[in-house]
Amino acid sequence: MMAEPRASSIDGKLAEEFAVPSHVEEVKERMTAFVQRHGAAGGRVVLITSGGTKVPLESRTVRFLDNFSSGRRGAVSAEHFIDSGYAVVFLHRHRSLCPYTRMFSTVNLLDALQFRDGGGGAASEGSAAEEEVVVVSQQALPNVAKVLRRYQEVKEAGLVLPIEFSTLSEYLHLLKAAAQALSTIGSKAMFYLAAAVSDFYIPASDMPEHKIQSSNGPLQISMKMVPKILSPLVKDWAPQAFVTSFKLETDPAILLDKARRALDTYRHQAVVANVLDTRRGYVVVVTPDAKHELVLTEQEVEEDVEIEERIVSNLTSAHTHFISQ
Ligand code: PAZ
Repeated sequence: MMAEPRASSIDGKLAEEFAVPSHVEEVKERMTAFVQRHGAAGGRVVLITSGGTKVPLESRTVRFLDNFSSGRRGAVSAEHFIDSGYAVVFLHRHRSLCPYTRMFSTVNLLDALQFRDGGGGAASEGSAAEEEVVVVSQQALPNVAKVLRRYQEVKEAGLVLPIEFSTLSEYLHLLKAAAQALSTIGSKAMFYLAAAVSDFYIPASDMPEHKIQSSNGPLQISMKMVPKILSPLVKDWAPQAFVTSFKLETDPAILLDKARRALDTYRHQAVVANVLDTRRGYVVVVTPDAKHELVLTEQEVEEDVEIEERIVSNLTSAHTHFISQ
């Protein structure tokens, strides 16, 4: 078993080595108000983290290390949590996919819009701008009316609080603030930590201020380990919440062992284990006493069934059981 990291020392490291974003207190207040509003109405709240993190190589950053995550897992899951009655704090990487809008993320907006008369020149010189009517091509944006209707209902009911991060420091501090906000509703809070967070970083004190010069020859960088934030989250920040972490590997042979080790180390409720190449059609939900394999058949993939629906259904049932205990 891995030695368990000390939660309090990790918390200290976070304060010392990762720049605190200037807006963290303001965001924390918004998250607390959101959680308390839904908590007072008896609802559950899930914090979803989504997308990758950026690790700067220079303080006046020109270059950074990034990763593959598109944020699709988090965005699709948010929609299914909402359909299951949850309110969602959506802590996502700037420009990664978002619930509902993700369905049109690859569409060129200007190809999907047309002037109503089809002429493109409806507003003759001097005519009032209000007379120009732009309509959406349903062919270019399939299901747009249905998605728009749902998006507006969700927005009007205030069921999603989107919060953005870019860098690793922002992610870590905002996650801590979110955890403290969600802790106010005890076991009705769920964490769904789907973001692909860097394991390595360069401390501010070791970072060059200016752009690294290629004239100095090949670059060698030394990076430190990012503190294992799951430890203080589970122990100190939100000890009553239902916590799900994610584990991604490229080698399927080590995946389940790593997922089990994470559960043993951090003592949280579930790990969703997935392999990079097959992550859209196969995951394993590992809990302390069970292992559920979730698989999409070829036909389901063709019919655009999304595996997140199954992951969310599995975890919301486990959460119900957890609350009742
Ligand atoms: O964001 P995405 O849909 O492209 O990918 C999802 C994922 C693979 C980042 C997620 O399922 C996951 O495993 N996140 C944790 C990654 C990790 O082990 O740090």
